[in-house]
Amino acid sequence: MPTRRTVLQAAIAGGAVAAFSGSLGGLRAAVAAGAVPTRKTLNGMPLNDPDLSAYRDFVRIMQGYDQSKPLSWLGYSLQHGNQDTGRYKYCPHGDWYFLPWHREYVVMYERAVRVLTKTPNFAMPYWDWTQDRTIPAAFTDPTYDGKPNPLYVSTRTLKDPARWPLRDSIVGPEVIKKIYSETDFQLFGTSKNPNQNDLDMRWVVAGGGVQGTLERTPHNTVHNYTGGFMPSPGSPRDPIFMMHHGNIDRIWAFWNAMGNKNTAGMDANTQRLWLEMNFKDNYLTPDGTPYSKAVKELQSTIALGYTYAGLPPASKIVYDGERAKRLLSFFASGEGVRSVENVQVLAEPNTDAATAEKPLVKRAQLRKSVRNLVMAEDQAKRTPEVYALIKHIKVPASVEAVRVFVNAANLTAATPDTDPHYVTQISFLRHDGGHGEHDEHGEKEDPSALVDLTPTLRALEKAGELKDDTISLQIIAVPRAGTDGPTEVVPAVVEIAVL
Ligand SMILES: [Cu+2]
Repeated sequence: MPTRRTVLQAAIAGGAVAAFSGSLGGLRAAVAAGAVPTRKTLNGMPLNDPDLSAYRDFVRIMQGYDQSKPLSWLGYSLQHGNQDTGRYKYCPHGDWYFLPWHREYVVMYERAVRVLTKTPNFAMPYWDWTQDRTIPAAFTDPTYDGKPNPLYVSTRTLKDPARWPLRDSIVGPEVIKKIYSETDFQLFGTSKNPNQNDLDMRWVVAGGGVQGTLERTPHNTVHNYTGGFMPSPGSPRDPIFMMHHGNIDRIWAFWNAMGNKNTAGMDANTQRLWLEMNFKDNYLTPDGTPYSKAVKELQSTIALGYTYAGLPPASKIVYDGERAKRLLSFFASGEGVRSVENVQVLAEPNTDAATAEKPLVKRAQLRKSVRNLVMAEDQAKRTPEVYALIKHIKVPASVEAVRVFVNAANLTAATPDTDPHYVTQISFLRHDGGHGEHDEHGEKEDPSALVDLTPTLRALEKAGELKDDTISLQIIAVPRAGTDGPTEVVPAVVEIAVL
């Protein structure tokens, strides 16, 4: 069995995989013995916790280096994107590389902390915003121990009482339950760009997938609400970035620990397009040298030299391949979907806009027979669900989200998320370039999102509020805090499907 020392050395050397190839049993034993560093929650963590102290020291060290060098606080962040040019560099958003890419990005910082602060068993803390709804004090106190606190960023916007503490509609139990109820990776962690057919690296940054709840709601919204660097390509310049992405990564690890398989339902070619994608030279070693990681190397946190406390034991997950297949083909074309009903309510090309003042409203018929099927809520067999697929949404930089409702009367920007007609919030990171924007490494597609209308419709039915067979989907824009540009949000196409 490996000793604690060899495990830690392996982790520093660039992932425990090399040291333990073919010996995963030994690795498990090492974890059981507490040998792989365990990432801990910031919730209740003392300010002088060794991990928190090492991270604080690390940020100070990195900020003290020549910022024009790769090994510096700015240099590391530029692998993600550039605040000043408004361009993203390597980081994917809006496609199926989002989770694995950011996993290694946090590992790259974690490894650098271990080396630069000489704390070989350091594990990156994380901010569990499902529990702790405000940014932990370690990051918001301007000073620490009588000196300026390197974890503090003065430009954050944490005062708005409509946003802080984070509301249940963003990170609450229902949202998290929805995230964990998905059994297909692409529905859980954002889907493949339907046009991707090779391993060219431009697909990594292309977006073009459909964002599930995890990316579009807690992930994007926490970036936006934090303000300062966080909504922009330069987001890793805020030290809270690693805490936020640590929690996103923990949710992925938790989902896997439950028994969900990343490649369930993927045919051989789809698996190849995901697992074999190499993020070439996307990352920097603790001496500032570029290195690469492929998605297949990013499947297990243990192999990368860390784990999380409190992961659940594997339970028997029933993979819903039928549902996944239906949804993924719906994403790809909208046609040929074996659905109960599928209506394109906003046909491409579209110029109808949602603004902050006036919602975009689209109606669809839900025939009585179909509606009865949806409302049956049969626990024994899966009943049809109602989805809205909002595709290729053109979003100006001065808009940070849209809020989705069904059948709300007199909907305005002030209608609260506690209104029974409220469905969800789809948030957007800041993209200054607009449509067809060229980032440093290729063109980015406008974001798309899937919204499950079923729970809201069932609640309205129970309350006797679904008077006729028409459902009206309403989308209203949320201006980006601190900006006052145009608020016209234009989805290229909106479909409502009963699947
Ligand atoms: Cu992020």
